[in-house]
Amino acid sequence: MKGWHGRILWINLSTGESKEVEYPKEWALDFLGGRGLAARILWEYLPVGADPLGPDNLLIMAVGPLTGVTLPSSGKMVVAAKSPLTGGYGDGNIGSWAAVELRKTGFDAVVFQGASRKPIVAYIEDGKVALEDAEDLWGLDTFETERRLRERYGKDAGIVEIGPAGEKLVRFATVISQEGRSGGRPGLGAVMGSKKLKAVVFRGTRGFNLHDPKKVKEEGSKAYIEVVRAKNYKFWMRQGTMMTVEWAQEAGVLPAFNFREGVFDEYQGIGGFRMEELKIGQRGCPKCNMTCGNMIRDEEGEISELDYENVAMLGSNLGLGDLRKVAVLNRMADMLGLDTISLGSVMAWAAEASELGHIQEKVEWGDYDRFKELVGEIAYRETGLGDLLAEGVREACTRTGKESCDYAIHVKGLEVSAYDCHAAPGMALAYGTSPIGAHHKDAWVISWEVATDRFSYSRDKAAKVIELQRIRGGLFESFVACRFPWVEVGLNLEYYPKILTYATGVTYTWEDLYRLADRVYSLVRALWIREYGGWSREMDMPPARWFKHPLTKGPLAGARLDPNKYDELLNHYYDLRGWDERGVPRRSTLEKLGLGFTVETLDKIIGLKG
Ligand code: PTT
Ligand code: SF4
Repeated sequence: MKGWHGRILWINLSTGESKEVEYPKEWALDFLGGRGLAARILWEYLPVGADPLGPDNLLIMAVGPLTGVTLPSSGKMVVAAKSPLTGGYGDGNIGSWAAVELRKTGFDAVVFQGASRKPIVAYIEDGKVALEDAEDLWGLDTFETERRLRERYGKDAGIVEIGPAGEKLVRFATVISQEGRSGGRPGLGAVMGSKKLKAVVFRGTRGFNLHDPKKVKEEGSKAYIEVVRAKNYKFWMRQGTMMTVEWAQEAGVLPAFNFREGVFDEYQGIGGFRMEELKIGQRGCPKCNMTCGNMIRDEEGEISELDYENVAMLGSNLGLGDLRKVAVLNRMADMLGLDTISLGSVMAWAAEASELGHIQEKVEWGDYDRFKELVGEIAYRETGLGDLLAEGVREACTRTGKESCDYAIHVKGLEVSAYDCHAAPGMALAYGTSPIGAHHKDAWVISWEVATDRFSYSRDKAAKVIELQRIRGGLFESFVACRFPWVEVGLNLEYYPKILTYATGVTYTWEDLYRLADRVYSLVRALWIREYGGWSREMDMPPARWFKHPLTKGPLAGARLDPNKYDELLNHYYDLRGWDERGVPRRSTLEKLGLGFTVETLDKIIGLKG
């Protein structure tokens, strides 16, 4: 089989044993890699009802047939597991040399099962696995951990690690690499921590096993040139995702004060142009010629790498309008291994709860020093409030009560990323139906929505969400490559099936690829149903705030979502996906997509409809 290695490296951390497992060829053909392969592995091998922070959970790192090849921004991999934050399927995408090196080890995925009794680093060189003592690294931040590992294993090793937040099982701890790449929002860092796995180091010499390497190189090289020639390439290189701050303000979707508002008076203080004044350089993932990690010196004189989501969630959403201060919170999150989006969300919830007297502790909007303190309290679970917030906003509000869940901004337990949806029903649907909880990665429909029929709840809108979910969440997560060349500078999508075909020797049409993406989506939904032991459409509802509390400021003052119309929109979505009115894939859909192996289990749990 070309284009894949056809093997998974299986490491049991409880026994210290590892083995190479050949997996069925159809898994590669039907699910490609990354998210698709991870979901297939979880369906097959994750014990039903496994505790996400127990030894039974499986931590998967997976690449795809496009990872690391000559193709713009192909240095990405997926980390996946059952999520300790949501209790359902969880994954994230991380750009790192670890992705490229993993591919070269000769495996399409590494699965970590069990848990070590003491801290370890897994060193993987081709088929050789060494589980090395990491007692000296436990407790260190991610920057220092990686620095020491590079001294030990060489500058060019591929490394991912966790910080203290992962060790302390903070439910939104992420996996970090290269001082600013972060992946696995739904608590993948905590899963690593629960296994006492401080870091994974990859080094590979086995190559890519491509069907036609010459053609891949030829076509991929053209794509690199096309990226540089793109009309908005220069501006992208200046601002990257930071340009979104000004756009979001203008569109009235910049989250402010825990998503109470969609505009922020001090937005210029945290915007793309302010970032340009402070910018000292940029860096990013391997294989990329449009690197987007913008570096500035923060309030403490240290380097911090900024992205839109980080800045909106730790800036406007906390009422903080000074980019250098926001950058300190952002760097702390990277060093401690916390997801910036969830971090911004739980701290904003705390500020609102404090204001309303729902919690005793004092947390005020815009209070930089207090937020800085709180970041440490959460990462180390140091105080009662820190410990509560470390559980994520769904659990924090449930324990607090007093109507505080009305302003807990999450879907399925994953905190919403940085787009306010009081006046964006399509984006609300994208959050509601995202396969990992409220993340924009699967369908960033909002830019299209704002530019078109913004306030409608039409069937076309549901169809657009599905179209984007197919390409972004289904394909890019399974290829595995960064979607930014396509999304941000308009690289022709046709490169992807073409290079996929050269890489694998298998001809994939768009019809095949969409079917594949739908298969991944329905399988992920099946996993959620299995792990939750049931399902209801309530799970696909956006946060209550967008229905209950209208915006009070800006051009969209008074706007809020209409619950009845959202219901209709959700019906359209389910219908287009071939899911029933509960959000459960129909038997015929599962069979049509080649997911017949899920039917018996799902039928027992929930009773499938035809
Ligand atoms: C992603 C999420 C995002 S999405 C951002 S900013 W974004 C936040 N970044 C964080 C960070 O930084 N530090 C931190 N401690 N926590 C953070 N949490 C947030 O995590 C990222 C880029 C970005 S920047 C985006 S949109 C694109 N995402 C892609 C994706 O999901 N899939 C894909 N095939 N390509 C993508 N390309 C872009 O990658 P999660 P990265 Mg990330 C500092 O992982 O869990 O999906 O959460 O991976 O290497 O950092 O690249 O405006
Ligand atoms: Fe990484 Fe940004 Fe390049 Fe994508 S565009 S590969 S996120 S540096």
